[in-house]
Amino acid sequence: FLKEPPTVAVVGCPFSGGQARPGVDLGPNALVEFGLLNQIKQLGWNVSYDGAKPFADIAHTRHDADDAVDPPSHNMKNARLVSAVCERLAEVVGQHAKRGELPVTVGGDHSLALGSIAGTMSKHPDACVLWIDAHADINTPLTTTTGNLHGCPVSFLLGLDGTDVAPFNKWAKPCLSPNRIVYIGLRDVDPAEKRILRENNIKCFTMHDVDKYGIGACVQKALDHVNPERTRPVHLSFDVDATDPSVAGSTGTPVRGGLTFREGHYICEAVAETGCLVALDIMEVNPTLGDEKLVEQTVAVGCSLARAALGETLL
Ligand code: HAR
Ligand code: MN
Ligand code: MN
Ligand code: MN
Repeated sequence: FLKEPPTVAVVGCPFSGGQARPGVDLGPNALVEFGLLNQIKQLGWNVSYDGAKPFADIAHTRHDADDAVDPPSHNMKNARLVSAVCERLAEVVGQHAKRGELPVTVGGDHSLALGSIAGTMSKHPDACVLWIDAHADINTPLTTTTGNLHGCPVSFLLGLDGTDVAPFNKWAKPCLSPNRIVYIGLRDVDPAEKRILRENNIKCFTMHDVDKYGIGACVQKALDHVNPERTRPVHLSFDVDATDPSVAGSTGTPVRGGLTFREGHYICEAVAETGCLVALDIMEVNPTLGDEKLVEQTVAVGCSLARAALGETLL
């Protein structure tokens, strides 16, 4: 799917407006400071990186969004801001993909995946999505109880009831069907989200399934569901809170009982082995949460998950 020589385009998106806790906007810089770009180069990729430039002209990419300027609409907080950033991200990711590059979006909160996946779909309309998360992020503007848009991106991608609203409907057209997304790692799903997942027949491997079948079988079944012939491009959207808080604790909504270090990395390695990866998200690292040791560990895990997805092997 990619052009030779292969280039990874790291797209750092310093954005926190999809949720309430400041600091997740500092995630991209923390991973880059930790050496992410060189680490990816070491794996044999060319690497490009634009810093925060693509988002520089969008006011308030940090947490200081103002309810007076961007009042809650349809119960969504910071809707204009999230929409503007995601629209820009979709353009940037789409441009990189169209050049035959592999965009790696580093967040930032997970509302960004509305943009990154829309960008992937603009080049690869037949792509499938692996969504690795403690949360399903499939609330709609009608079902969200928090108003936080990082709990909603999947509903917009699918075009569920209630998502055809301004400002998103100006640019975000439904681009994914329910049988082309699969979840691994779920353990904190709202009642309305459970109903949506059931009604749309969306395949999920919860932590219960990981315990029951093992991560190897879960990943195989997940890929068999969305990509049976291994011919479809894969977008891997990894929310670091899928892993246990003891693995990546510096994140805004940690939930106990998550993926082990190895289970998280196994998912990335198995996707790399398919050769189908066309885009990657590493989301929700918040380097302002927890002590110095926890932050460094979480940033390191963000980087090593990215390396595993980009082909780092143990031998
Ligand atoms: N389901 C809750 C909500 O909609 C919590 C979502 C938390 N999401 C993330 N991303 N951290 O996965 O607000
Ligand atoms: Mn670029
Ligand atoms: Mn998420
Ligand atoms: Mn999550």
